[in-house]
Amino acid sequence: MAGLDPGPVVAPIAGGAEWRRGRFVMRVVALRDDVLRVRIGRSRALPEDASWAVLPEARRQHVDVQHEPGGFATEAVRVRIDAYTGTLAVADAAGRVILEDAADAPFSENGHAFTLTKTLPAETSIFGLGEKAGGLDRRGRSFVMWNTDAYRYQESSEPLYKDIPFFIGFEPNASRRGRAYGLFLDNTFRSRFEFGVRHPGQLSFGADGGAIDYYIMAGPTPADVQRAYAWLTGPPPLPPLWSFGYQQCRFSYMSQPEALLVAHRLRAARMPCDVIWFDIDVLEGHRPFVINKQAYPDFPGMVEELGQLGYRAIIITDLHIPRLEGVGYAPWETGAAHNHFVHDANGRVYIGKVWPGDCAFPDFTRKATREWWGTLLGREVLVDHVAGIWNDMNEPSVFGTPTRTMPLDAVHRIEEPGFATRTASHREIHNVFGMQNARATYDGMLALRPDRRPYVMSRATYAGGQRTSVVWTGDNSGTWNHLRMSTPMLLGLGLGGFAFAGCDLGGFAGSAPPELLTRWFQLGMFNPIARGHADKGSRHREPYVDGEPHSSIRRAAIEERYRLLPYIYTLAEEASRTGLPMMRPLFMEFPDAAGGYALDLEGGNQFMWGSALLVAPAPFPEEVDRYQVILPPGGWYDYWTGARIIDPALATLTGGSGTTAQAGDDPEQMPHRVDRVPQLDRLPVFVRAGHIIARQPLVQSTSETPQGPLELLIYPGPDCHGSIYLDDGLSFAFRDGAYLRVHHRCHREPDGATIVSLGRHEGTFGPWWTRLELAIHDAAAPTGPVRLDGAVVTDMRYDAQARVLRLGIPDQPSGGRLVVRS
Ligand code: NBV
Repeated sequence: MAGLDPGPVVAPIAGGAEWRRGRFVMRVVALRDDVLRVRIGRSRALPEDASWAVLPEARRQHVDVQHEPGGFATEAVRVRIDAYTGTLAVADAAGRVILEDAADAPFSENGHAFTLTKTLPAETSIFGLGEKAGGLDRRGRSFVMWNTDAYRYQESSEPLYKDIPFFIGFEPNASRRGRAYGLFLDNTFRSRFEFGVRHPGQLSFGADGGAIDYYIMAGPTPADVQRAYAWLTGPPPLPPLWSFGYQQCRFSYMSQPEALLVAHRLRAARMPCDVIWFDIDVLEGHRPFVINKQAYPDFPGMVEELGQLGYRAIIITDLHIPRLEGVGYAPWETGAAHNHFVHDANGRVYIGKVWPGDCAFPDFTRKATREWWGTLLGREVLVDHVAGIWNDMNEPSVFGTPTRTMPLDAVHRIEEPGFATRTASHREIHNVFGMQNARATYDGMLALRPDRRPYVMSRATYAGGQRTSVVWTGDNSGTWNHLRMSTPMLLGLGLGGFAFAGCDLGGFAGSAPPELLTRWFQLGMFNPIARGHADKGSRHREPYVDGEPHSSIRRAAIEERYRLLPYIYTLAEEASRTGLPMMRPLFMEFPDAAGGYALDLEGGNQFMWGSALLVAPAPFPEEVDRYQVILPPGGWYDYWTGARIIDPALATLTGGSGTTAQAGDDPEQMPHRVDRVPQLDRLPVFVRAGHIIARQPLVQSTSETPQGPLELLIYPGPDCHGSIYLDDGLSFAFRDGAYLRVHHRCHREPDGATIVSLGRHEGTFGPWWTRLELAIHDAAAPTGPVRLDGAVVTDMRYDAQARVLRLGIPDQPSGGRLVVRS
């Protein structure tokens, strides 16, 4: 009968199932076996299928599913929809629930706003949501997503600069130990997440408006979830090699001589550095794209001089365009003439105050406006000289308004391939504004220099923004607590898809004292981006400012980063392919060990730098107390001494007087607990047994070619392996095969022989080294000659005290097999 509702129904559709009841429709589709997309419409139709975050090719695909009454199954998940209520339950293939609705409806609504509620088992920890202050485990807290300029934020400050509405649920314990799922709410409005606050057994999330469109990633491991998220939103492109060197910034180097002096002083102090950053005082009247000629009479000449010293320059380009009539300021004139600015509710160009005074804001959700913005980068000196561009203030930050941003009724235009053309209020666009600003900069740089990898750093962003920018954690402070907070914040960003992230080393606001600055340099050298920065009016924070012993300790920390560049760049390439972050929480590398051994899930201070190195700063960096480092099972070495780590409690195992362990347990399969007393000159770092780490001779910047052999540090243990990736560090030639990739392996034979299998070179890029220097750790003295493919290795040194065997051999482009008998 026409007009009558057929009643609730769950119907099979291609790749999933659809539920309808009254005006509601919910479609659940398996994009892959392990990734579900859930869309809910509130007026009989589904919302527009458009997204700033999720790649169209991922969103639009689906797998064949097995339809079942009330749902469907894939190889990885089983989906059930209650026909009457529409509630959704997702279980793994073994039938164990991953995520299920906790209410008697799939969502609740309040006008345009909506909320979804799911169950949160007592043992589930929650990670993610990107850049959030406070502990790594988000359980027991509530969050808001609304990009906010948060100068001098604190541990409790919420929200901050970025909106990454993606989280991971992780079960460290019991039968489901090590199991993880991911949930991404693709909605750009102000959104809220709460994890067990109102009801300990529930989590909820929702937004003030917009589509109900979310994704569930079934894992089962945290790394699987991470890879699935990167599949949905895209991995970050590989940044240039130089961006992994040390970078020096200040708000601001006020003049050309001052900037050059800093560059010369770093070289004189032999503190390696690759980049000098130029903050807003390089601009005349803080106007984007116009160099201040009084302060910087010859910016191009200066950049060239910096280049000769081995530096690159990065310049700031805020997004606000000052209203400067009749003075020939092209960004304003061309922007106004071609209607490139955001409008107010009355249809006029919206004007807000920022650094340069009254400003307009480019309408970055228009492709045409982004292209126009891109052409501005070619003006004057910029793109021909600088290596990277810094987009600050793009929450957007607007002065003198109660909300510190644009009015919510400001009018943006969406004129964009893949989207229906329409206007949208600032409520909807706010959280993607910074992301689209950075995208315009990235695409603009690429258009101007198609053969160079663009480098764009952005303060505000949204999920998927990793495709066009790296990020930093905004205006932190020079306090001990901010040093401590930096690790969980960067881990959160890594889990949010931003593998390439940094914090202002030393803290931006306020003047960190020497000891704090030294410790920050040490820790920051294990961050994806290592950039020192300091606020106007604060003391200078370049690494050389405090004399001894600080200079030597900071130099050593920076030098170690440069030595580790082959390892670091290899990690970066892995991140750009897989989405796995460079800085990883321990549970990602050791999902099965997390529960029983109480890895630090809550504080998140210890972390993995790739899969081989564990960095263990003091949990409270200003405290002098001895602290315990828990090393997950598998065997460890001290990075600095090369010595094998033995937990004293486990060392006695075989002697029968073990304390915490049962006789007969394999000490390798137990976590090791070691104590460390904080020492100014040493940040505890450990190497996981079974890894091979590549190091290079010291350089003062990546523009220097390392002189000498590539070092391969071999730390024997189970499944011992290590890779190296290298390319020209600048261009996209690697996409056409101009890269070098080598996989090495190592194992011990039952008769005690150590075999190192040197991989053959893959790709067409030639290495800078011609020789290898191998250091085999925990090695007994060789009992006979060491042979490489049968030939005796003559360059051999054995350090009996350190138990390290060093071997010098020619590089082996076709691979080689090294046999050590001991
Ligand atoms: O451009 C000046 C600063 C910059 O140095 C800092 O890194 C940004 O986060 N910028 C904020 C503007 C306001 C600083 C108080």
